[in-house]
Amino acid sequence: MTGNSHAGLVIVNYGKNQLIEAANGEIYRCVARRGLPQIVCGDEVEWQLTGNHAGVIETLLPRRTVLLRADGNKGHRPLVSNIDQVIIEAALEPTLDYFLIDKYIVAAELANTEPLVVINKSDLIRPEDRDRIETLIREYNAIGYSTLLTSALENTGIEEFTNCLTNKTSILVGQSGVGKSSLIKRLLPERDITIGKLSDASGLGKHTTTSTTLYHLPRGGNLIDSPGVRDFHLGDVDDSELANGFREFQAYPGQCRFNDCRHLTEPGCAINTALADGGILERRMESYRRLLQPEKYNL
Ligand SMILES: Nc1nc2c(ncn2[C@@H]2O[C@H](COP(=O)(O)OP(=O)(O)O)[C@@H](O)[C@H]2O)c(=O)[nH]1
Ligand SMILES: [Mg+2]
Ligand SMILES: [Zn+2]
Repeated sequence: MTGNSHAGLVIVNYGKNQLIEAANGEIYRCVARRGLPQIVCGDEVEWQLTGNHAGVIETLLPRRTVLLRADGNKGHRPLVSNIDQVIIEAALEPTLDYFLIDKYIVAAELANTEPLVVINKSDLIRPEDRDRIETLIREYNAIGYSTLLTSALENTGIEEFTNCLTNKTSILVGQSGVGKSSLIKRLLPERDITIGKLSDASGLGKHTTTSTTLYHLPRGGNLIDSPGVRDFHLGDVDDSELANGFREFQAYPGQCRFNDCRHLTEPGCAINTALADGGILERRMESYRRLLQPEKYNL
């Protein structure tokens, strides 16, 4: 570290500037020096003091992991960094979106982080919904993904949820209105977190979270809440890369007849053989195809 540089952790990203937590726990509002890559929440940086609790980010330290999203222009931009786990929250309301869950799982896999699927609003599960939820859980568990059932409203599953967060840095993702802010509030009741109401007209929650924020958890570990995760697009991913995002495909390494098999209609495709045998779920294969050929599905 040079001269008057200090180590810092980016805990809030407003886009144009960031809040940095220094080693002593003090918070400083910083701007990034020109020429630095885009700074995101979770970044470890070196910065210099320029005024009263203000500073300039001088250096971005190497990122252990980085979660990417589409930049709207065929490329990618980082959303958060140095995370260990992507917590994918879903709920029966507004809707249970299987494709969105799979898309987040792929993003987690491609970032070399562990996905965890949390089904919130368990209090809303009626007897006729139980089959659907149990199947979802069983199927993800069979692939090797952990799942949890919670109710932020009734405070159930929160102990298990807390245990999954300890001593890791996680990001909480999921469509608007599933209860992300509500779950965070259960973990950090003293924090001022806005809980959106489901708007009756659209069924979507209000956009209440405005900046990406890293919260330190009382029992150790960090949780990042980000508004950039509601409408999430992977962007262009190499075909072979995309297949790496599906954990159950990894059971058939190099078994397709063609090295560059895209697992569509190629002869001798081990993935499609597994699909026919029931080793791979049609639902998951459909998610793979949609991500491989978004233009065909109008995505
Ligand atoms: N029934 C029920 N409603 C919940 C639960 N968790 C959150 N909600 C409600 O769902 C709506 C959206 O919650 P919010 O935390 O703002 O969702 P976010 O958009 O994902 O941050 C609010 O009206 C919450 O009160 C739950 O476990 N059960
Ligand atoms: Mg929220
Ligand atoms: Zn194949």
